Amino acid sequence: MDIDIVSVFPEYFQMLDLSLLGKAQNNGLLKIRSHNLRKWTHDVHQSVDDTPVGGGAGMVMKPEVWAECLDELLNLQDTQSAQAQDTQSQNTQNLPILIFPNPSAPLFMQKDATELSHANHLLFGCGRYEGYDARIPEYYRAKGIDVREYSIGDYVLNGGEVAVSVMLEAITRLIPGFMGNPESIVEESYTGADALLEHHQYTRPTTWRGISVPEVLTSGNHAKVDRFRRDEALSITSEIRPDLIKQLDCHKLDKADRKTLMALGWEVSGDHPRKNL
Ligand code: 6GU
Repeated sequence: MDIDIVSVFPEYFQMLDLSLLGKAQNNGLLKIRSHNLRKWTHDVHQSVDDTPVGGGAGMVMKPEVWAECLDELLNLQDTQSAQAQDTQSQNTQNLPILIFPNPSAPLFMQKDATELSHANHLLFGCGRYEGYDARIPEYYRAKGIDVREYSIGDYVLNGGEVAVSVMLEAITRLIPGFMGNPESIVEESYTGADALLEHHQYTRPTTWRGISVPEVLTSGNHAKVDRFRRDEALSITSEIRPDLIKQLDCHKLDKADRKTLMALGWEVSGDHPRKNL
């Protein structure tokens, strides 16, 4: 997978050379390039932002600088001949997916990570300050490019760099060959047919500072261990993320799942569980 990242702090992404992401780059599984947006400025101050039209606090990233940068990285023909042409006529098939982190966009979910892990080429554009001119995604979308905007959660960051590193970590670990043990992906939270938080994990010693791991885990009875973990996942999820329980498909729950959920105060009938009043 080819990954381009545009930012006013391209050095931030040196951390992608560490650990598993660094290994994947050395293996040739990933090619990550980070670019300084200021390279596409022409003024002495190398300014990338301006005051908001209509007034208000903060600064907004200018469309011209981003467009010069993105046109070059997307290998689009120059603006004048592009404008003279039908907007759909350029072949956008092999172009990267353009991704802009944006706190006012839909949440980035595991399903997005899964989908994007199949892409050949991703291009991330990091906004800073109060954001970027809304015409930037609009323009590239109209050219037929797959443009995505995502928030990573309900809190405010100073810029898109951290959000891009979060998305990249979620996406790249799903690329076949990235993980040593692909099975560890299947068992994790937010994946598979139903999205539950994971059961607790323990390692040796089985008793540590007077606290023992649940006895069933040392029993060697795999069916019992599986059931215990499943019940624990249901109970943890019910407590911390009841919204995830409400999204479960009742038709996919087995008898023991139903019993556990009912004991946790859920009504299990119809399409999705409902909380008993
Ligand atoms: Cl994607 N960007 C910024 N600046 N803040 C955020 C965010 C993104 N997601 C949550 N907060």
